[in-house]
Amino acid sequence: MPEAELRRTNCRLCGYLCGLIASVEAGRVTAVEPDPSRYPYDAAIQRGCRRWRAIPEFLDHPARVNYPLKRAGERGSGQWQQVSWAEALDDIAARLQDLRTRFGPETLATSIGGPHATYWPLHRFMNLFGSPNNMGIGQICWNPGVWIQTLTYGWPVENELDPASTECAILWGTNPAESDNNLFWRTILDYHRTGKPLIVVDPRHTRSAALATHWLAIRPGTDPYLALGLLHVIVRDGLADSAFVESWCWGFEDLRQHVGAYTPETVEGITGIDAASLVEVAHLYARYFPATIVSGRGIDQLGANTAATHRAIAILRAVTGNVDVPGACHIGEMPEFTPEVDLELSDELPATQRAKSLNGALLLQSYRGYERVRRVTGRHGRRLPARYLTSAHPDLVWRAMLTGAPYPVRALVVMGSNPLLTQANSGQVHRALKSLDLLVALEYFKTPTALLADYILPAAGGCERSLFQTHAGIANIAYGGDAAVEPYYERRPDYDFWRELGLRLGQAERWPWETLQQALAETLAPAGVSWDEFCESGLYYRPSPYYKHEQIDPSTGLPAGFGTPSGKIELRSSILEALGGDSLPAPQSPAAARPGFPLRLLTGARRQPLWGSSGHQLTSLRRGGLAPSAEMSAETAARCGVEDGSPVIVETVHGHASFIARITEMRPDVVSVDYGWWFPENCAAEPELGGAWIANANQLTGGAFDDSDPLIGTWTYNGLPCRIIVGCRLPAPQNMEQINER
Ligand SMILES: Nc1nc2c(c(=O)[nH]1)N[C@H]1C(S)=C(S)[C@@H](COP(=O)(O)OP(=O)(O)OC[C@H]3O[C@@H](n4cnc5c(=O)[nH]c(N)nc54)[C@H](O)[C@@H]3O)O[C@H]1N2
Ligand SMILES: Nc1nc2c(c(=O)[nH]1)N[C@H]1C(S)=C(S)[C@@H](COP(=O)(O)OP(=O)(O)OC[C@H]3O[C@@H](n4cnc5c(=O)[nH]c(N)nc54)[C@H](O)[C@@H]3O)O[C@H]1N2
Ligand code: SF4
Ligand SMILES: [Mo]
Repeated sequence: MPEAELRRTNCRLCGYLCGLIASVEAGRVTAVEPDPSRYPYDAAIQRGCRRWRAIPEFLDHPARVNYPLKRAGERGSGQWQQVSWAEALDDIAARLQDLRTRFGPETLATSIGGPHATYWPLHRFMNLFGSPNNMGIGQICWNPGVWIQTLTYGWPVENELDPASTECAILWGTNPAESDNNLFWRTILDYHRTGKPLIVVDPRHTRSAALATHWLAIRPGTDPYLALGLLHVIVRDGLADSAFVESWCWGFEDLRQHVGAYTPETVEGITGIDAASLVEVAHLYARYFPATIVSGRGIDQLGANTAATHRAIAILRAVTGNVDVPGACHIGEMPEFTPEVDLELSDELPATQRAKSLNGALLLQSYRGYERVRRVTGRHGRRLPARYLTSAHPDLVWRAMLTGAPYPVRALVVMGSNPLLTQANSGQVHRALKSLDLLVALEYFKTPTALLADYILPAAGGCERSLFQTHAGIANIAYGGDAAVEPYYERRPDYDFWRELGLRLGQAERWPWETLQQALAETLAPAGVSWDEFCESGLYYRPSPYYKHEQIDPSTGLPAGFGTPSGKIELRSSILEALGGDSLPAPQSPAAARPGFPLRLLTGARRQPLWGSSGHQLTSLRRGGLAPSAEMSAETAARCGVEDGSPVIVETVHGHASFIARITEMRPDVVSVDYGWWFPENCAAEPELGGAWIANANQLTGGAFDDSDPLIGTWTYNGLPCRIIVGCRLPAPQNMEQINER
């Protein structure tokens, strides 16, 4: 037996991209182990993670797509013909060229997902092709914080929680016990041991809430009221950091008047959080310094109240002096390597094509909003990534596919996403996907979305391709490393697809790098680091100082201030004022109760070891009878006649789906369902589509543009009126062997 060669590589089954050592024999990974010498530099951290152990199974899973597949029968019939890459690319390029001639470049849309794929080649292609129509998930994940912090502080912040220096911590709509379970979760455990105040704002008594000194069981969707109530108490009781506010905040008097109405008693009536607890938490947060607020999906997916919540939280940090302070948060710097915004070539999308963006009505998440903010950040030499922050509202794109208005969208490329499971209103997504002239999926597996495609192209994944993960260009940090092996079979990095398509569609000059690795090495060059040096540590990081606003700018002799129009933190936003929005956070009334739907639905609570809609075919992850669950309190279960472990149907005005009931501690008026569930062991064709219609949380969501946040376009995954019906037919206990035979 030849001895295995050990190679450094990375896991990419979640955002950490932990360093691994792969044993490689004859071009195959036979085993992986945590690499304690590389980021995140602690093998113990990986011990608690189940996913990386599945990498050998993932790499050579019998259900992986290994060759380009072309649809052979009707769309969704499950009949495929193996073709060569050249044949697939020639045909896709010809069809895109034809569609572009007939309908204009905006007829091509793309769908991207969570941030763990390399998306800039897609954006580069789309800008050169001339289409503004990329759909992402940014509006409900990441973008709200980036937009609002930039308006308020001049640039996004990285929130910190340091057991040694942080004196008070609020976890707001996030449950790292399940969503992170790694470096950050361990930090929270360490912080908890210090006994310092830990406040968790969550309708559910999560494992994070179980560590809290204060659990605020908020009524879903009422978060801006809570944040404004905290501000009310801080202002009323003279707890603001007056020296900091005086020197560095703009609009405090307006804020004082604005928050006057949000008394603890008024806020109690709306949020369900008793006035005494609210006052106590306001005092803790304002008196203990530094204090941090880490937020998550719970406030990123609040529909029309998302931006107001983020604004009020941004202001909480400001009036307590917790901005660019160790232990609270840090304002990042533009990277010294080539930033994503340049790789995307966003400036090359012509004005005529920007004007075709479907998001024109949104104040921020539109080219108008982006350009306004860019003028401000540009004065400080900073540019946000354009494509994420202008990505099209999915509801508008699906509707353009279905109705041809305002213009026909006839083609879609799906990369790193599974919209049939992860975008709102799965029924509409399904109809839209079926209506297309051309649907291409770059995928590892035949997902329900990919099953509807004209082509499924086999993507090279973890261990098979180089990796350079940045914070989309908002901080001077990146991590990643090299592939351990050449891609198996005919899998190829996503980069190759976009480049090859570009070469066929007149973009040859703009794709100088033959391989992804060459492109990444070139990206790093301006930072003075070689690709090999980077791979050695797996981390590129250049710390920047805190309190940057106080630094004297040599050109003026004055303190640098913040990168906003006023040079101060804008409690009252002059950018929003100029764009015609509310300059202070103005919440919308929470969605009214609907007769017959007495409960409120939360969708998408994270649960280890699954990730989004990924991993459901991995026997090692599904082991132990993992099933899609609907959590509720004992009181609710008793009222609805539901027993722990029994099947239930959850219904909203949008549709229904089946889950296994789980009784846990949470608000009694709330039900929380898992998301991303499909059953790859089910029939891989219409109508079943791999079990996409059984326990799919997005059969329950609407995502309509008209109900979305007017600044960012955020739609709603939480707080929807719903009801529970006892009994349903979930599939029999899963026979995972079946998948392996497919
Ligand atoms: N109801 C509800 N819906 C939600 C959420 C919720 O909480 N509730 N959460 C939302 C959030 S925050 C997010 S981020 C989204 C996530 O939504 P998606 O990004 O659609 O997430 P995944 O389900 O992980 O799907 C990723 C797909 O891409 C494939 N893939 C992974 N890496 C790569 C790669 O590098 N290249 C290629 N070509 N393919 C790859 C995987 O096989 C998988 O099928 O879901 C959103 N949808
Ligand atoms: N295992 C696993 N980990 C993941 C993922 C995964 O799919 N699986 N997905 C990754 C992705 S894409 C993301 S974006 C992150 C998300 O990471 P987190 O934001 O930590 O997501 P959750 O763990 O669902 O925690 C969100 C919490 O918000 C609460 N919540 C719901 N509605 C409201 C509300 O109206 N107000 C408040 N205050 N809270 C509310 C929910 O009860 C839930 O406990 O997780 C990442 N990590
Ligand atoms: S899945 Fe686990 S090992 Fe892999 S990157 Fe995430 S935390 Fe690290
Ligand atoms: Mo996300």
